[in-house]
Amino acid sequence: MHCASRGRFVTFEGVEGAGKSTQVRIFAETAEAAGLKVVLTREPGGCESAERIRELLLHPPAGGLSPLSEALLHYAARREHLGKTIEPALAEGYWVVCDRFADSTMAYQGYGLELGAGVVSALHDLVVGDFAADITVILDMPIETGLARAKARSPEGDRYERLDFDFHRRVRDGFLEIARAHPARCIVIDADRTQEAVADAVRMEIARRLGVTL
Ligand code: Z5A
Repeated sequence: MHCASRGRFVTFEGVEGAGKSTQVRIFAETAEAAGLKVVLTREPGGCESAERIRELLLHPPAGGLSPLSEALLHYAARREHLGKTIEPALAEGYWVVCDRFADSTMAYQGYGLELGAGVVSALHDLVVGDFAADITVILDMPIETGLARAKARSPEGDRYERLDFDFHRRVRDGFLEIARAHPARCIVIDADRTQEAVADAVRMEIARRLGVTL
């Protein structure tokens, strides 16, 4: 019986407008061109049940959601995503490339909405346990630049883009704090450069850290 070796789990994180979706797509193409089997996915979402939760999170009813409810919903979606998409694909030897994962809950709900790191960590331990990305790319840039990019793309903005500057500063600080706490897993990449320059930096750092040719 053939038993595929476990794939790798690569997550991309960052502030609004940092270019995650662009870089996730470029990296997935690069990895496929290097002969790797790739599954491209995202959070919140990545399987049917989690995509339904995404709808609620991104388009909440009038009156909104409390920060704790948001965190619980993100972790409910994540549990579904892990069990239905991520873990099976890794077991079959795929590289799973994910646009946002658990660090976003810590940065957005824990730091940005000030729910607190302790609450998010408790949920994380319950839902995700010891499972972690093999590598996390944190695309970092000044808040002003990221928000200007996001605004140029959709002038009305989404619900987080409309929040105040201090919220986005706390989110950015949250990501940088996570990177400091997990240096073996996280790479911080300066995203305030051309798409090509960022993509080259991402490719070289992932290849170096994971010991593969890309
Ligand atoms: N969220 C949360 O609160 N808690 C959680 O646990 C999780 C998520 C998992 C998901 O929305 C929202 O959920 C997100 C966090 C929250 N909050 N917001 N907003 P989403 O999936 O709809 O949106 P997003 O995650 O923020 O990503 P995005 O919309 O795909 O944007 P992006 O990844 O930052 O960037 P992009 O689409 O690749 O690029 C943005 C624009 O900049 C676009 O016009 C590009 O063409 C341009 N761009 C990209 N790179 C460059 C460079 N290098 N130079 C110039 N312009 C560039």
